[in-house]
Amino acid sequence: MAPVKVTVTGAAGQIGYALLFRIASGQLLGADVPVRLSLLEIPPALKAAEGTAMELDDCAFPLLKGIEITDDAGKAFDGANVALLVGARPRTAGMERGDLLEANGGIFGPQGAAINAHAADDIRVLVVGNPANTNALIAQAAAPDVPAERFTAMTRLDHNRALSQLAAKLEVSVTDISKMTIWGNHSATQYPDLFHTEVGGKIAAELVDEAWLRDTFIPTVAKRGAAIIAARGASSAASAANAAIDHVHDWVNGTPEGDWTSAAIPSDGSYGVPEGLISSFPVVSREGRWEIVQGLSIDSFSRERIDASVQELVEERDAVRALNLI
Ligand code: NAX
Repeated sequence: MAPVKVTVTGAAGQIGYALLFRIASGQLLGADVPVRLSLLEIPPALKAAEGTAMELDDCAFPLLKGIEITDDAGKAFDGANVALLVGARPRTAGMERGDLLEANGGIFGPQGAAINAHAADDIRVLVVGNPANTNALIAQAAAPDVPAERFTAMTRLDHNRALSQLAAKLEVSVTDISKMTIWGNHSATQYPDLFHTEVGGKIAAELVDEAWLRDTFIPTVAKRGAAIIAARGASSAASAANAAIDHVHDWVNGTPEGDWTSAAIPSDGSYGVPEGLISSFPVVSREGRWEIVQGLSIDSFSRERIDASVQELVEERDAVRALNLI
């Protein structure tokens, strides 16, 4: 089997460090799928990326068929089958939202163009770098020849956080829970929905009181990133890498029958989310494609929260449009 080329941007960062070894060990695509890694970094971080590559060598992973390190996006995405866009411009003190979007436009626009020009026909893109949904939109807009559905953003970490919080509350295992959903933006407005989530055949929202759902569960999941920073002194890295692995693994290999997961994918207008926005939905993966789970009833509690998060995505989209980034 020809190795699958996986390109990781921001490879020398903390998520990159937690991610690369798991890709090389076969956890991204499968224990029988050989991989080639391409590490894209900015010049000041190339040396650190080389150090990580040395450690990858030292693992002697049977599935790892090669590593390249470059600061040239054209090279990094040449023939790429999977692209994990992790490197992004963080918000620094005094930075306005427009500045943040513009700085990221300068990263994700050129990377999208390089994917358009050089990636393999089956390229799948997962954007992890924040603001992830809108960065994915920018990359997608720069890649008109790539099917729009191949650009996705990560809400799987939020999904996994929601599973873990609910499991702890109900004193069950995460494997007892199915049909969790994160809606909207990967931001504090995201909406983790328990009204379709099942625990031992019962609906999760009926197993917890509304005050806990509203005042504890939703904000704890939505603000977990900040809580990790407060505790660890650094943002989520291993759990973010783990979620990226889960997202791509399920995209390529499918989601289990009778369950679904969450991913930010281009909206087809389902559930009133404007077409084209990259928003998180309940999704299944079949034959290598994400499909939005259809037909869920949305009550007013959920509607209000989905709409608020989607409105934030609309505003981000309008802001990057005004900056001519899409
Ligand atoms: P780090 O600052 O540790 O690493 C980022 C790396 O990206 C650096 O090595 C930097 O040199 C590199 N980089 C910057 N510009 C680049 C470019 N143009 N091309 C290639 N590489 C470039 O950040 P880390 O903790 O790894 O986080 C990476 C991103 O993930 C951040 O934007 C962060 O906000 C985001 N996150 C997203 C999450 C999600 O659930 N979607 C959760 C975790 C994380 O907060």
